[in-house]
Order: sequence, then structure tokens, then C-alpha cells
Amino acid sequence: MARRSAVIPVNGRAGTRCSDRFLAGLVDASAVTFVTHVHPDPDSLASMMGLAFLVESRLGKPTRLTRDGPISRAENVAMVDLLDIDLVPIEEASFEKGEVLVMVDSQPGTGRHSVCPEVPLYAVIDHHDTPGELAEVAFVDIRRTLGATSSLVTSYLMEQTLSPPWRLATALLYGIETELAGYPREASSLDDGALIWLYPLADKDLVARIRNARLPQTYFGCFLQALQSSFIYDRLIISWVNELPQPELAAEVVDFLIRFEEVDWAVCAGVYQDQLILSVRAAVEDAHAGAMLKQVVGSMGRAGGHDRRAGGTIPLPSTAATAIEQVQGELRRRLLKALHIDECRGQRLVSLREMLQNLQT
Ligand SMILES: [Mn+2]
Repeated sequence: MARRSAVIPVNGRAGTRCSDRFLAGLVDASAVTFVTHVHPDPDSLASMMGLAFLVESRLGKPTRLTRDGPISRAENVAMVDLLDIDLVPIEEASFEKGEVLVMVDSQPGTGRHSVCPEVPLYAVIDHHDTPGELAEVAFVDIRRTLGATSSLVTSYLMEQTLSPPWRLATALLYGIETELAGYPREASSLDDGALIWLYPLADKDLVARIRNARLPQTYFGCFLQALQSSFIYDRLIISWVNELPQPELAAEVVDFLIRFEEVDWAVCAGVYQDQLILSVRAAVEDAHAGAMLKQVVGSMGRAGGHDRRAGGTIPLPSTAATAIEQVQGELRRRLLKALHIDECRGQRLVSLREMLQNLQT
């Protein structure tokens, strides 16, 4: 919800709807640049596209979408390619006077944001639980009960009776769908309303093609490594991946492991360059996974997320095996404590004997 100014007229008409207030605050901007969290996902990509379309259609202002860090998950690469999404690497963006930033699917200070500090951040539009630094932001619309930021953006288009072209409708539909894919669904009636509205406008064949994107060989090697280094501690499974070929694989590993019937929590901690990438999934309601991980990581790094999904990063002091083991040990100890699991020796998901037998046959 807009926090500062109450009602600002749009095109001479007093608007009380969120989309009117969002647009009203942009009338003096020369251009709008959209930013989001590191390694943008379908929800953040579609949210940027949707708001850019809104700003261009209603205000006629130039817009651009940015990306912070590479996009490497196969489905996300396919989405960018097939929908021809134009993204400026944030480190290459230069800004002129009068330009403003709009942040979607993330909040300032909750993750890595390599955004130029001199450019004013006008708005934050998000659905994450983890609170960010919002004191200086004029327009804030954060709805924690929503499954996807793309649903919120779709509701702005619905308010403005702006029918999205097929490319945008496809992006928004896929953005919402990916966020609601887990069980139990983290969805509200606004998410379902947005899906129904978008469905006839989207290219469903293209959505299916993105969802079933072809996978590189490294994907399978990473999964083998993840399964071989998964340890069960009561209702928690932790997978330690020594070398993630790309950072987004940590999330794919936990999406897979959380389906294990004997656990309620799945954690993947994988080494990527000089960082430990963390991803968490919970199979129980009111898990507060984002808050749990933020507390566990503490000053070691950054973390945040939703009720049943969370992510974070811990910078490694060194990539020497002993240094990594030390961080892993501390993380494991803190996770067990946070989840009230007695300190115990982890049981392998796949026994060493089984692994050796597999190699011999
Ligand atoms: Mn999201």
C-alpha cells in the first residue's frame, strides 16, 4: 500500500486504486528502470515486464529491465530466450537525472542488490515475508499473503483494464505458476483470479516448452553429488554440494528432496565460487522458513524468504576444504538448534555400501 501521499489525481481524475497511486508518483520521472533480486526468477522477470508495460501504456515513459547476476536455471534461460526479454546487466546501466528505480519481488537490504545508490528508489512491490529497509521509499505495496508478485502486477493491469499482449500474459502466467508449484500451495484468491484472467491470453504451448526446458549434463552430475551427500537429522535433510555448477541448482535440489516422505525440512548448502548458497523448503504450514533461515544465518551472511521457501548466501572466508567444513559445521549446529532437533550424527540418504555397490555393477 502507498504509505506517503494519499490520493494523487491521475489524468485529472482522483485515483484511490493502488495502480493509480503507483502511476501518479511517476509523472515527473524521465524514465523508469526496474530492478529485482540477484539471479532473477520467472516471478521477478514477469513483474518487471508487467509494470514496464503499465508505465509505457499509461504514461508513455521509457522503461528498462535489469538483471543482477546471471540467469542460469534452464527454465529461466528458456523463458528469457523464448519470450525475448531484453535485460540490461545492472552493472552496465548508467543513469541520467530524473530517472527512478522500481524494485519488484525483493526489498532493499534483504539480498544482494548491486544498485547505484545515487538513483532514487521510488517504489517497492513485493510479496516476501522478510522485511526490508523501506523508510525512504515513497510507494510501497507489499502483500505477504500473495503467492506471487506477478499476481499483484496482474491486478494493476486488471484495475487499469489493460489487456496484456500474449508475450507478457505468458510471462505473468508462468511467473505465477512457478511460485505456486509447491504443496501446500502458497496462494490467495488474488493469485487464482490473476491466473484465470491471464489463461486465455497466454501461449500455453510456450509455457509447457519453458517448463520442460532441456537440461545440461552438469545438472545430472550435481544431482548425483547432492544425493550422495545428503544426511538425515530427524525431520531434516541437509544436502552438502561441494561444487554447484550454477547457484540456482540449490533450489532445485531442495524442491526434489522435500518430497522425501520422512522429512519436513530440506536444506541444500552448495559451494558456488566463494559463497555457500543456501536453499530451504518446508513441508509443514506456518514453518516461517524465511525468518528461520535469516536467524540461522545471522551475521554470517544474508537470508530471507517465505513461509515454506527460503534462500540465502554465506560468503566463505576461504575455499580451502577446512574453511568450508568449519562454516558447514556451524550452519548444521545452528539449523538443528533452530528446528529443535537434538545434536545427532546424520544418517546418509544413500548408504556408502549402496554407492559402492552401484559403482561395481
Ligand atoms: Mn516471487
